[in-house]
Amino acid sequence: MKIRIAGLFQGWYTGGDSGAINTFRLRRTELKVSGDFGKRAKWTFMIDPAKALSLTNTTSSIGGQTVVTGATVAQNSKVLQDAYVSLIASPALTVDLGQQKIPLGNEGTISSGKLDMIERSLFVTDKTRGGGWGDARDLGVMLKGKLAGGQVEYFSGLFDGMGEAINDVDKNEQKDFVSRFLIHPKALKGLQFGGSVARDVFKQADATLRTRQAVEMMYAYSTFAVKAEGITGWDGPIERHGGYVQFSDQVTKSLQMLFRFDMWDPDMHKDGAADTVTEHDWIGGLGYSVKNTPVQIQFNYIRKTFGGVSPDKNVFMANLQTNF
Ligand SMILES: [Ca+2]
Ligand SMILES: [Ca+2]
Repeated sequence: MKIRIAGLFQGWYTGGDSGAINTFRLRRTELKVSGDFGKRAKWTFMIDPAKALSLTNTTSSIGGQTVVTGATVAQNSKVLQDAYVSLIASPALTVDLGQQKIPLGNEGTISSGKLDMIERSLFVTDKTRGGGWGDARDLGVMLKGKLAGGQVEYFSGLFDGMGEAINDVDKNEQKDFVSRFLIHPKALKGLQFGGSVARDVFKQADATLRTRQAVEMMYAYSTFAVKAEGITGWDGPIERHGGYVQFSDQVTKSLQMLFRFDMWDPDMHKDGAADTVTEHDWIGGLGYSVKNTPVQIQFNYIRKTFGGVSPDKNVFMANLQTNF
């Protein structure tokens, strides 16, 4: 049996105005161990000890006041990230069984060490306003593979949840169907496009039904690249959408310049309040790779706007990362 060890370290500095905290932060210290039992079976195990623990509170109303009656460690804040076994039947079919990322979108599935910008797009990161659509792990079984000489790639799975059951058992009877496909046409080198869907299944359409549909594209030509994603869906009665478009240029071997426009509307049918207004972000980025090392340094300036409902924000982020 072969065993491989890999890791990712990310240290951040963030600062800004309008309430942003100026701080250094240990964002990720991922440690991944994987191995194979020959060509037919592999296993993957990944932890992130830098994860911040959080609590799940239970509350009740006493005399009109909400009081905390109990607290447990939130299972989704535990350090265990990936733990799955892969059974490989052929290039067209691999079965992954265990805890793993659900296959939703490009930035929802790409590893954290390969992001163009320091943070993922708003539809993934704005968890306080209904986001968190992607970069989510859950327990289940996924089929994946490459067809048509590698021109078609698919990922299709059934999970306990869309991320809410990580490190836990299912919280309800329903399972979640999540699938993504990608096309890499041989006729046009540098182009990749595809889509994803996610949906609560084995359940009648009701007041809590969740659905997501996403499209994505990437095109690279010479030193330039354009990348875009859009996503829309429902969380029960609330329809949300978001997406981004990004341009980048590899100026020199080690220096990359990037620009991104990003948006997230947590409620397409309501506006005017902090929890319903659309956020528009303009992001400028620089990426620098230190020659002959896996060390990368990234700088992002982000102008965050909320249609005048909440004050605009200027945020500065720096990331020093290394893989090993
Ligand atoms: Ca479930
Ligand atoms: Ca809105």
